[in-house]
Amino acid sequence: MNDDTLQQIYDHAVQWTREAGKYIREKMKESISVSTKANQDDLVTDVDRAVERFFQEKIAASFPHHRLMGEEGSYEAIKDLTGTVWILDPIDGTVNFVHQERYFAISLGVFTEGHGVIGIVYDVMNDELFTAQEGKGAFVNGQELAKLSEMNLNESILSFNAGWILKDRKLEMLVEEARGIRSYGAAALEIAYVAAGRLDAYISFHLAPWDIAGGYVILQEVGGVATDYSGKELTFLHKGTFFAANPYLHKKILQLLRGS
Ligand code: 2AM
Ligand code: CA
Ligand code: CA
Ligand code: CA
Repeated sequence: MNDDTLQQIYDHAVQWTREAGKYIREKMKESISVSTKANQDDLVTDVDRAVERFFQEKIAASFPHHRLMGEEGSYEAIKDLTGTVWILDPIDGTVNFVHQERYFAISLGVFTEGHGVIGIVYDVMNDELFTAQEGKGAFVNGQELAKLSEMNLNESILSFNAGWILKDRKLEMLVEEARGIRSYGAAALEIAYVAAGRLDAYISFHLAPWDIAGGYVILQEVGGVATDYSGKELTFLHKGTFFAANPYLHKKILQLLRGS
């Protein structure tokens, strides 16, 4: 794909993300219908679905050959990443959206032939937009993010939720070693925060491609590393574990967790 087309996709993606954000803020003034999916903590609202439909219509009208893999249904048609695929989480952090009315994001990654080329994470209530195009750096509200630099675990702020410590007690070592642990409950934001150096690592045991695709491209642009929990490459086709970090910490933490 040539640069012009990529720029065109990027410009549309940013514009649609901002429009969708405005729509969500407006909708929040009305009553929102909430239902559960796989379990009683797995929430979806009419707003999640409407935002996914909005992108579906916009993409079909402007880029009819592109495909959409979105959390609220459109993922079902996607079995591979050939061509151009928009990987969308219409609202990442739906529990926060419903309970806290903040700390949620629109997450979008555009992949061509399985390769991430555009990443967008939009913190809707903070109006904070993280963006990246492959090879062109990462930005927050237009200001370029610095490349991640060397640091020590004892000066780091890490992010994972309390439930994961129960799944792998080795994480207690990280709790002891790190300067602090935070948990925001919105994977896309947490990955963007690792890219911005606000967090130094983020771990989850259960994420889908739409949780991570946008943040992944942003993180790549500042030299961050994202793999699964065992250090293997991500596929962006299946749900699984996830581990994003400052490049220096990624290696150190994997060694620590493996006990070497
Ligand atoms: P979601 O809000 O889009 O569902 C919560 O810790 C983070 O994990 C959120 O980013 C949430 O995304 C994500 N997540 C992924 N799979 C989940 C699941 N089955 N249940 C709850 N949160 C999930
Ligand atoms: Ca969900
Ligand atoms: Ca999500
Ligand atoms: Ca979601």
